Amino acid sequence: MAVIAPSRRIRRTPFSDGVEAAGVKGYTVYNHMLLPTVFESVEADYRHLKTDVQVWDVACERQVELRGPDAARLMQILTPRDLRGMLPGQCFYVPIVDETGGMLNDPVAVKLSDDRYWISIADSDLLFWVKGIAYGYRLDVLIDEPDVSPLAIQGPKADDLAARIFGDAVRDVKFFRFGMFSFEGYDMVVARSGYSKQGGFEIYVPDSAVAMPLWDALFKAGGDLNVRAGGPNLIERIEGGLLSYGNDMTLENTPHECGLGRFCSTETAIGCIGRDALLRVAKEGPVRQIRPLSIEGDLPPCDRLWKVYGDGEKVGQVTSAAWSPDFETNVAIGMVRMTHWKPGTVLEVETPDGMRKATVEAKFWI
Ligand code: THG
Repeated sequence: MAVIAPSRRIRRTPFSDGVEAAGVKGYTVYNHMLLPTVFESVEADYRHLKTDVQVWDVACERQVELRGPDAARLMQILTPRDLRGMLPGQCFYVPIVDETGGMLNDPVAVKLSDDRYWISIADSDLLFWVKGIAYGYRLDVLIDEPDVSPLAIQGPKADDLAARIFGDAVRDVKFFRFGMFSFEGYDMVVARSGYSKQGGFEIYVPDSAVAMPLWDALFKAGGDLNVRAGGPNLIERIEGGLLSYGNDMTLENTPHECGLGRFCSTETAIGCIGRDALLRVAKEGPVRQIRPLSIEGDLPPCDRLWKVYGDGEKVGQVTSAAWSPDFETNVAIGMVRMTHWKPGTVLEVETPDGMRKATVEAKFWI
């Protein structure tokens, strides 16, 4: 396999030295930054994630910081989710759409204070959109990408590992909330969140200077917990129905098609971009939607969309697929037309290796 030429455009992270020392075998590029995807093998990493505890370099979840008197107003302009109840200390999963209701990103918004937010972005250049909107609306707000790098602790032993570094109080942090915790004199946001269904934390490391000291401290503290380096795991995230922007959804999709309608309060999110378009789609309902699919037979890696057929017609696409050792089937995420999205519907998926039988599932696996 050829390699990708290293260059400044593919940014290393403050944890890259630790990731390399841990024996990283594969990367993807996310927000123009390295994101480790494989250490031992995708299947071995999956088993370990579900059994023990992993430390993930997710520095590629870059922060777009909004700071100033109009920060809250801008945040509500950017998302159709109603933010009126959002308090400092809370994290919200927020769809971001354009004026036609097309998905631009699906970040986690972190409310630090009434006049300061982080938008923890998925893989699209949201900073440009946010700066453009603030400029166009003449808002009094500063927007930049701070030197903040998320480090995730994920897995069933995540609480035990985090408590050894931050103290037992970290166990009391509730889902999608954060607390401030100190490490080596640096105060940091520690949230109970992360891109797996195994539970755990995301530490928003506030300065590159403390990144490797924290990385090393976690591995030193977690030796007997069998802590290892890991990363977002393809199999586990499909089982859990965690969507990947750019793979499972793009600008071509509305939040309702992505199953993110529950995060849109279009009636009350007055002034948000895309409101008129989303009011229409919320009323009529989507005509295609994300569905869990199980697929039979051997599959190659899913690195392009696979057309899905039902009754001889194209009725959708598969955008993520992997063999699940726990469920003993290929688990997949697809976008399926209304006529064929009922659980139990049998479809055909056109892979580069041939046609495969697929079944629409009632729900994701975990
Ligand atoms: N954490 C942080 N930033 C991120 C991600 C993250 N930025 C990029 C990417 N991941 C954004 N996408 C997602 C997708 C799913 C979730 C979070 C970010 C997620 N979803 C939960 C679920 O679907 O079960 C819970 C959503 C909820 O109930 O609010 O966690 O992972 N910092």
